[in-house]
Amino acid sequence: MKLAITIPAFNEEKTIAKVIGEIPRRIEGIKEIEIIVIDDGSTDNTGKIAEKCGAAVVRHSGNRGLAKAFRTGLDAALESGAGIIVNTDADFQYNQKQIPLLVKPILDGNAEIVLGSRFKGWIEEMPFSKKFGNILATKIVNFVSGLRVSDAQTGFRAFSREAALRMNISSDFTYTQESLLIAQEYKLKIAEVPVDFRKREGKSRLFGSIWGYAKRAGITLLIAYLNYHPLKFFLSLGGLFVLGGLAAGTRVLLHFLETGMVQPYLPTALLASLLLILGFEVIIIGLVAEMVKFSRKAQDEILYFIKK
Ligand SMILES: Nc1nc2c(ncn2[C@@H]2O[C@H](COP(=O)(O)OP(=O)(O)O)[C@@H](O)[C@H]2O)c(=O)[nH]1
Ligand SMILES: [Mg+2]
Repeated sequence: MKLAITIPAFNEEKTIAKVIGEIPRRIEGIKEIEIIVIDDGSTDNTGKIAEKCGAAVVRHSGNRGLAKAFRTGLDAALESGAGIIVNTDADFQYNQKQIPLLVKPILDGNAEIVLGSRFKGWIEEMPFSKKFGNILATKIVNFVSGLRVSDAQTGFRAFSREAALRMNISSDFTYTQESLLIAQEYKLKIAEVPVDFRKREGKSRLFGSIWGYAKRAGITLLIAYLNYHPLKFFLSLGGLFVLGGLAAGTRVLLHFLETGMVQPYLPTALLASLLLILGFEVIIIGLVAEMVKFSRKAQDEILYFIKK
């Protein structure tokens, strides 16, 4: 079995060599290990240093974002014939000596995706705003997906080849949450192992401010959710409008049956009609979106077979 380790990197010249140096060269059950660094348009020496350290380097001509770099990494790993793919960060926050822990559940056939959970493991330092954001985002992911993970944002993960073939990530900001929605969609079994998380040396490349991150991650997650569960979303939203319309309309109707008049409930009658029309429209949008989802799934299936 071949293991590919993908490392998306954007201006990480200070840490990339340490990360590559820490990766174990022998792992039980693994015949060959290949390290693939995705240099996402770095303006420093990240790519050169990675090459010197023996990694294969795939370059983006400009900064296309972490999610795109993650995809490029998975594609390169699949193409190289990897049976298992581990993704790790280039900033030396994860402990690469723990890679065997991530690989094991897949080797044993107990999981298709293994998440290195920082919250079940050891965290040297995580600023409060980040911790709060991570916990909240994990709760939201669990809520919308029905999964029960403890760290939905971890960048330290292992994928079986089968799972990697399914990771058709469409976002360009972050792959972490969308990949879990895909896992849930295709019933890919997820396992978690506790991992260490060191203090960040230098500034986060993703996390400018809590609000900036929350906004981008929130939109990314919402779009991903709409992609996978459009009917649920629009049915709930439209349903609320319809319920409001019915509540307002019932009052008018009762009055009309009693007196044969709409007055003095004309404004309520207008509101009820508006809510009902709006509600049914939103529901119809949901039905159309569900049909679009079916065609997207067909395209996903084609992509899966082409890659395979
Ligand atoms: N390819 C690529 N990688 C990125 C980009 N932004 C961040 N990264 C990498 O993604 C990983 C996680 O980023 P980091 O800044 O540590 O985020 P944080 O740990 O959430 O604060 C690191 O390996 C970064 O080099 C980007 O725009 N492109
Ligand atoms: Mg980091």
